[in-house]
Amino acid sequence: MDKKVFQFPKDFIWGAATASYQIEGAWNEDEKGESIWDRFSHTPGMVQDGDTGDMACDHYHRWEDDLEMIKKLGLKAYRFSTAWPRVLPSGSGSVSEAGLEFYSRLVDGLLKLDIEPYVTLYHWDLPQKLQDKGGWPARETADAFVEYVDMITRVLGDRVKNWITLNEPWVSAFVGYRDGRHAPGHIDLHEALAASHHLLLAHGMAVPVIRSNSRDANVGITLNMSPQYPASSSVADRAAATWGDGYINRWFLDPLTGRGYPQDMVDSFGDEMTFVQPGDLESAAVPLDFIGVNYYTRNIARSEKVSEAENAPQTVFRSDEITEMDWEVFPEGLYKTLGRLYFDYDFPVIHITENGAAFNDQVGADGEVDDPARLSYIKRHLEQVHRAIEAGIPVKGYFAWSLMDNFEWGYGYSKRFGLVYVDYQTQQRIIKSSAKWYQRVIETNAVE
Ligand code: IFM
Repeated sequence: MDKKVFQFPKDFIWGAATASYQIEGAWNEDEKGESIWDRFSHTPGMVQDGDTGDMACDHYHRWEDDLEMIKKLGLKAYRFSTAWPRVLPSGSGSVSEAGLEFYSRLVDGLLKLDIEPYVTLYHWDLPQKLQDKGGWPARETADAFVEYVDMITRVLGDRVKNWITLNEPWVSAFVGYRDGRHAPGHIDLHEALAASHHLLLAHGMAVPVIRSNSRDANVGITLNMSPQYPASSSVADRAAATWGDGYINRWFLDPLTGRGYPQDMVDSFGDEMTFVQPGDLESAAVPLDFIGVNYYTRNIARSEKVSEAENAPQTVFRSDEITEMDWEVFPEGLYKTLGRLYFDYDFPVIHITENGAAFNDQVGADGEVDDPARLSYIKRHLEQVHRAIEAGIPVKGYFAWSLMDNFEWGYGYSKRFGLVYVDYQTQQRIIKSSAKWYQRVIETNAVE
C-alpha cells in the first residue's frame, strides 16, 4: 500500500523554539541582572536535584555554533526569547549595552543564514529587582515591561519582524503565584489573578510600541492551551471540564479577544478584582496579527465534587502513551485547539509556537541518539496540523519544542525535550534521529 504523504503549503514556516533562561547560562555575566529564576533556582529545594540555569546550554558563549546547527537542521525560523534582566539589569532605568549587543549579534547571525527570527519578549525571567517591588501582581511591572519592550524593539525592530509579547502568561501567573511551583514561588490566588491582569495589560500596552518601532511587524502572544474532555457525560464531569477550560484557556483568550474575563470564572475565584481599572480590558484586546499556541496534551476532567461512586461511569480514559512529563500523547487535541482558535475566536493567523515531548533519551554505543517516540509524537501532531490546514484553518507555522535539551524549570535537566541532545558535562550537541527526520520534513515540505 502507498504511504500517505501530507504535503504542506509552500510558504509554511518550519521552526524550533527555545527560551533565554532555559539555554543561555551566563547568569551573571557582563552586566546581566538577577532574574526571579536565578533567585528561585538558587533557593535550596525549589528545583529538582538543585539544578540551576547558571550554565544551562552555555548558549550565551556557543551561540555561533548553535546557529550553524540550526542552519544544518534546515530550519526556516528560530523562536528564542530575550532576557529582560540582560537588557535592563534592574528591570527599568539603566540599560546594558552588552545585553543589547548579544541579541543584536544573534539576530544578525540568523539573518545572515537566512533564518527568520521570532522573538519572544518575555519567557518568565522577570528581573528580581521588579519582583522585590511586587512583581507581576504590581501594576508598575506592566509599565516597566513597556519600557523594556520599547528599548529592545528600537534596537532590533529594523531586523526582527515577528514578535511575541508573552509566553504562556497563564503559567507566569498561576504556576508562579498560585501553585508556587515556578518562580517566584508564591501561593496566593489573589496575587495570581492580579498577575494575570497585569500581564494582559503589559501585553496590550506593548503591542502599539512594538508596531511603532518595528515597521510592518507581525505581533502576537503565545498561550498554552489544553482542551478539556469530561471523563463521563455526568453533569459534574461536564462542569469540571467547563471549569478547566475557563481556567486554562478562556481566562486569557476571552480578554484578549474583547470578551472580558469569563464571568463563570470570576464568580468561581470569588475575588473582587479591584486591580482592574477603566480602559484596561480595551487595552488588552488590541488586535493581533497572529496567535501563538503551545500544545502538548489534553486534560480529562473528572469532578472531585461528587464521589467516584456517585458520578456516572467514566468512559473517557487517558491512553497508555505518556511522555516523561506524565503527559498523555493526544494529537487530536491539537486539531481541536486550532479549530477553536479560528472558528470560535477568529484569529487571522495561527502559529504553533511549541509542540514536542520529553523522553528519556540515551546516547547509544555508536554515539547516536535514537528517539523514535519523539519522532512519532511530532509526526502525528503534524498530521493534525495538516488536517487543520485542509479544513481551512490558517495555521502558518510550526515550532518544535525544543531546538535542544535544556533546563526544564522545576524539573531541572531531568527532562529532555530537544531535537538535539545536550551532554551537560561537555556541552556537546548530538543531533537526534527525530531531528534528522524533521530535517527531511522541511526539505520536502511534507510529512510521510
Ligand atoms: O519548557 C517549557 C517551555 O518553557 C514553555 N512551554 C512548555 C515547555 C515544556 O514544559
